[in-house]
Amino acid sequence: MWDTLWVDANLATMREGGAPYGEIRRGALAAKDGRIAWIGFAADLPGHAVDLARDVRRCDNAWITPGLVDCHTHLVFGGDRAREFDLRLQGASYEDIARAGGGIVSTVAATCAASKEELIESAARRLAGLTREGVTTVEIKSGYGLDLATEIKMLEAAGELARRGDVRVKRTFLSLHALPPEFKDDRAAYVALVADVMIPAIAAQGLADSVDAFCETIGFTAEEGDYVFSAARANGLAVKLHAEQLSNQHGAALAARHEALSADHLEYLDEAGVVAMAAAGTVAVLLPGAFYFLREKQLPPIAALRGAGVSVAVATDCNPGTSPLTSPLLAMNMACMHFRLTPEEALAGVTREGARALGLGDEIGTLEVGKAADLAIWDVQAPAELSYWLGAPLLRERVFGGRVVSTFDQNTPSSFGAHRFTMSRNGG
Ligand code: DI6
Ligand code: FE
Repeated sequence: MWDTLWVDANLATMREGGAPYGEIRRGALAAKDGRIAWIGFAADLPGHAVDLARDVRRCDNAWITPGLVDCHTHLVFGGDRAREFDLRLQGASYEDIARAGGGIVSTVAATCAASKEELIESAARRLAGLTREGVTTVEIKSGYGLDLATEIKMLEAAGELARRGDVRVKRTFLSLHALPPEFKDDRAAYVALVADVMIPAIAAQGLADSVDAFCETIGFTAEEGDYVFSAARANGLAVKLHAEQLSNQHGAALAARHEALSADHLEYLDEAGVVAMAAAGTVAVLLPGAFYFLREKQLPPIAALRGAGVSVAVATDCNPGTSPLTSPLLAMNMACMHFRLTPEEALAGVTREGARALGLGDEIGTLEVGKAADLAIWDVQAPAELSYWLGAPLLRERVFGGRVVSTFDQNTPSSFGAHRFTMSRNGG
């Protein structure tokens, strides 16, 4: 007997190699003990639905996708940067603001000043933005502390969000994000502190799964990144990198040399970087929210990434400076509109490929027997609509580990999502 069986559903399994979206129309999916126990055509179910599961849920032809994976966020931080937004609209560049002591360093001050509880509360609101669009796994980076105590406070806040939020959280120690002002005359001392003290401490306490760095002219050099990545790997942590966002620092190739799970941003990635990523199996994480918010013009080399067979993920990069975005669906739309991803690539980017970018490809990201029963159930007629609507309430149900954790009532006429989209699905 299964715990839960969803019927009258269309499934976008996102498995590779078959139909677009790995689709199964008129499908059914069963969960038991938190895992997907059966998936296929409803006609092939081994009996009557009511005899097969304790809870049988009818989906009215809604689409079931894997729960979304937001594989790159900075969800935990103090304050905001709306003032800086104003300055940028008046013509100041992101780099100008950073060099003048604003930017990341101003969020560092606000994050140091905030209590852990305050960080949890403000991040929980942003997390709610993600989960109401079907996110069941989110990566959260530290990096606004720059001292060990504050970095630990951020990582603990991120862990607490997992306990409270019906969501899986992967934590990343964003070690080299900005140079603390007190180290401005001794960069090497800060890099050594990160590599020799902070990384071992964070690894020993099990506070992070991976280590990230910001490899950029206003951040850190590839050599500095190399040093902390060696420390990360020696301490059993995976690595990821903010690479080639504002200029080509050859960070992606560095990341690939350390068998990085992902290199992220990549607007200025060159052919050698693409080749290195392909050889290492490093996922390219595209962050169209930051591209949009910075009014960037340089496009990541999508055709080259496709041509080389590099996995491409899409994420919100939710952060106060360059991507105050809490909508994975809008990130998908932007990936299509700005980067010319197909809607199928965009959905793969926030499911299968997002899972790969977190080293969770065997656990989540596609609908397959044995994987975690993390699902998003959508009131759409076709999965391409997930990249198409802007701001529409499409989610009908969110399922985490086999449990229905959010439902959006389909029978409330006043609910835009329920009424409008159910009507349109029935052709009215
Ligand atoms: N790249 C980004 O886009 C964010 N961090 C990074 O390394 C921006 C962080 C911020 O401006 O607060
Ligand atoms: Fe980022």
